[in-house]
Amino acid sequence: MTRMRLWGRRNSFNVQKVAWLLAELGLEHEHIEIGGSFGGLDDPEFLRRNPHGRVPVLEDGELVLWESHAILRYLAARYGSAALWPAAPGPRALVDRWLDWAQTSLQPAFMDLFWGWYRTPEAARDGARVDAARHRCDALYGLLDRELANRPWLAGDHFTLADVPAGATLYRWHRIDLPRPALGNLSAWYERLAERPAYHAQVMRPCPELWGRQDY
Ligand SMILES: N[C@@H](CCC(=O)N[C@@H](CS)C(=O)NCC(=O)O)C(=O)O
Repeated sequence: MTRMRLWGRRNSFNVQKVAWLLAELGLEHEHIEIGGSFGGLDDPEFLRRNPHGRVPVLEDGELVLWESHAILRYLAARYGSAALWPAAPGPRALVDRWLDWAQTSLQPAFMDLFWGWYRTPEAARDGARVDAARHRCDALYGLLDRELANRPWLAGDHFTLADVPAGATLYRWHRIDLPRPALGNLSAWYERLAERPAYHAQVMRPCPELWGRQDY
């Protein structure tokens, strides 16, 4: 029997972060497509696992976890090495800040752009809102570009958990057919990510089924 299960549709950005890390760690698991056009998030069986009715949910034996970043930290602590998520409090906090920054600053701007442009039918788009989200994204990716000027990965000289949440936005950001600033360091980081088989398989997934789809 499979010990580990990931619940969540593969075209969900928050699910992709977890699927990517599971693949990086080579962890076998059962993947259950649920949410979005698959439905099922209101089922009592699912709500027992996550009362918020959202994906991803990870089950590892008796442990049931929701919130993508809590899941990432759990997987790194339980199955990853100190290279992925340092054990010492200082170096660990230097990685953690990128997870928190991605969730509170980058993701809201990126989600506004992705929903406002990609997931809204053209006739219903609010141009001013899309422009505002685009400018916020440009500024935040510009910040990442400056941070990456002197190091290949967000937290230093090798891939860590810090790269996962922000890095997971890059594929969709590059697929949005709007002007983007030229950011050489960011592009080089994206190329490094794209060379990782786990990123390629779990994050670089076209999602035409979400185009103009405002329902989850
Ligand atoms: N903060 C949560 C957000 C979870 C969330 O909003 N997930 C979305 C998918 S990205 C969801 O479940 N939407 C309903 C659906 O897919 O039907 C996390 O990081 O896990």
